[in-house]
Amino acid sequence: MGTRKNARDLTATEKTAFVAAVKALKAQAGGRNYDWFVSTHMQYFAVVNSHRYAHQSPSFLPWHRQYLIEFENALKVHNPAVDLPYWDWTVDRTTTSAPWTSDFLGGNGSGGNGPVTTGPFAGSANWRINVSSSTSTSLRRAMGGTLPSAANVSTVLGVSTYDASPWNSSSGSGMRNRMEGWVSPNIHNSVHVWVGGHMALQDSPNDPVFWLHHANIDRLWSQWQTRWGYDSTRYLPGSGTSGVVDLNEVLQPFTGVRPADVLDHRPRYTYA
Ligand SMILES: [Cu+2]
Repeated sequence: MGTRKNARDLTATEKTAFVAAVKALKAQAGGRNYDWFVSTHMQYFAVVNSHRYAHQSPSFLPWHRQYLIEFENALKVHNPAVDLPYWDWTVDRTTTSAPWTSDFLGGNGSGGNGPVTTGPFAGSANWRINVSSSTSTSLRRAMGGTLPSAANVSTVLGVSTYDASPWNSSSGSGMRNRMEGWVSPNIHNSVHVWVGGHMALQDSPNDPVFWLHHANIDRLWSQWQTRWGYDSTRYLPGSGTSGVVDLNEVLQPFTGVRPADVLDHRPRYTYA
């Protein structure tokens, strides 16, 4: 059972081990194993098989939960002791705080939407972007804007209904669309925009901070589940809604995995 820790609490050894595992995965198969995650995220921005799986849909949270599990398992091939850390942007809110240190994910891009110049992911020789909607082969960031506050998070966690019709980016009530960020208070989307650069694109998993941001979103969902219930009746829609993933429909491309299978993450990992 893994424990996912706050990035600010990682020891020097844990930071080094995480970076090494990410780079080892990227070095495998000429980059194709890491880049599978990038291209899958891009592919699942669109409607696939007449379903919205990853975004603008109720399965935004379970799809990314399974996606993170697959990525974490890929890291564990290189080092079984590595767990995904999370970035709590309600606490670490500057361009120089955790996780943006040179011993971990490195800092901001240079001048506007420029390449990252510090840390282990700076420059295409250290971290090459192979699959992207941009032409840059080095990682870019353009930090700035507004991160969600603790009060914003508290508002969203207080919404007891998981999701609501029409089950897309215009759902006006329900927790999921607020958490995903298509309605106020925008939580998840605004963090992608704040980091900028590759994080603001559909190929956002090119920036390793993607995993820490989504681990935090997953952690917030787990807090919502702790408050309102882990049982399967809490996920909506339960059945019979076309175009989105019901409780017992498969979360493609994760063979055989349904939202019902990932609601309770606690046997697999917990958050520190
Ligand atoms: Cu995201």
